[in-house]
Amino acid sequence: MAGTALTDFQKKKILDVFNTLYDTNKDGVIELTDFEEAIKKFCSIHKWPKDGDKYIAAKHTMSTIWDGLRGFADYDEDNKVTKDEWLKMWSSCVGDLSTDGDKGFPDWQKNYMEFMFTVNDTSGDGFIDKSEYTTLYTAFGIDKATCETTFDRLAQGTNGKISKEDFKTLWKEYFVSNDRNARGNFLFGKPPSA
Ligand SMILES: [Ca+2]
Ligand SMILES: [Ca+2]
Repeated sequence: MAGTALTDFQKKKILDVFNTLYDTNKDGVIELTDFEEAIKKFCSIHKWPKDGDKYIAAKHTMSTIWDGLRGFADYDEDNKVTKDEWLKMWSSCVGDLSTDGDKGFPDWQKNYMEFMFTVNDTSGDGFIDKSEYTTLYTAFGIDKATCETTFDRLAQGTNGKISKEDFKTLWKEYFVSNDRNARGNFLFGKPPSA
């Protein structure tokens, strides 16, 4: 677990996604309950009935993701991932990603990326469009206008739709890139903190 020094820009982005997406109840730590809150949001967006098949599958996926995250990042094993633990895990992960392109993300992160694409593509046509993106990130507390301008940056140079292949590339770019103009910086609902 040799860490790589993250740049200030990478740190900001990594903490932004902690605050926006993972710490769903915004109490400063990631716990199982944050994933449960996230499932409620996904179910409400997709109109999945509580305790229906989709709900149960999502719950299973999220609990696997939480176990994976905890295994990598909960260094003191108190069932909470703090911001310090989160940054420590990412410094190790970003080091692996930039030096060994084949190694890629740990499995829990790949599962989360797959799952996020699925929940973001509400219509299920294999692409994320502006309205789907806006629906998801307003549910996570970002205002609509910000979501819309952020999506325009994310989708720059495309026909306004993000494919799964594109999404995977952008996901990696979000965590690794130091280029302030990289499209991937705009993957999670709002531009990176200044
Ligand atoms: Ca939390
Ligand atoms: Ca911990």
